[in-house]
Amino acid sequence: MVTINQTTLTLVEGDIASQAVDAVVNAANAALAGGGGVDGAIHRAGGPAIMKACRAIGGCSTGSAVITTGGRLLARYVIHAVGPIWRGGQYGEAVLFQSAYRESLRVAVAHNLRSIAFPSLSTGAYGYPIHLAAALALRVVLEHMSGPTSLEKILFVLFDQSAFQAFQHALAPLVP
Ligand code: AR6
Repeated sequence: MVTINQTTLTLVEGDIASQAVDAVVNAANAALAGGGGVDGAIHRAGGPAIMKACRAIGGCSTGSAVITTGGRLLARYVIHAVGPIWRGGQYGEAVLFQSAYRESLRVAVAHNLRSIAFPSLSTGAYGYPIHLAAALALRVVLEHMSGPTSLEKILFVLFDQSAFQAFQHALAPLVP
């Protein structure tokens, strides 16, 4: 666990859909059309109200984030963030990747949320290398924690041990 000002950052291994936080972040696609991985788990657990809200919004460009109800989830909200598809690293992926995290945090603060859980965006179906993703994601979140924020608790929920370890290794050099 890392604490900066009044905010804690914690890495856990588990399922994003079962987290008791104000908002869970979904690894969505630009059409907000649903899918596998995190997206499938969130819609399955949260029920049809989430897809109904997604259809009303219509879509979300890569690097952006939108907020909907959490339906039947423990989380009151879902923040749907669209990370980039990895195409080798020369196509602006890192900028879009960081933007997806930044925009999620911005939306959370705009709604005055106190707690948020992130998955590892883009590292499943979208193929972003986990070691690069972990370092970039953690940098964005640590930078956010150094400024004014409503968030008191930020979780990274990693689905398996190898993702958890990649985040642990990436975090070590970033904290004093
Ligand atoms: N909880 C936490 N992490 C999970 C879970 C879960 N329940 N399930 C998978 N992961 P992905 P992406 C991990 O594919 O790469 C969807 O079809 C997984 O091991 O969910 O951003 C969308 O609709 C991986 O490390 O998201 C989009 O079309 C990470 O979460 C597309 O996939 C992200 O994997 C988005 O792809």
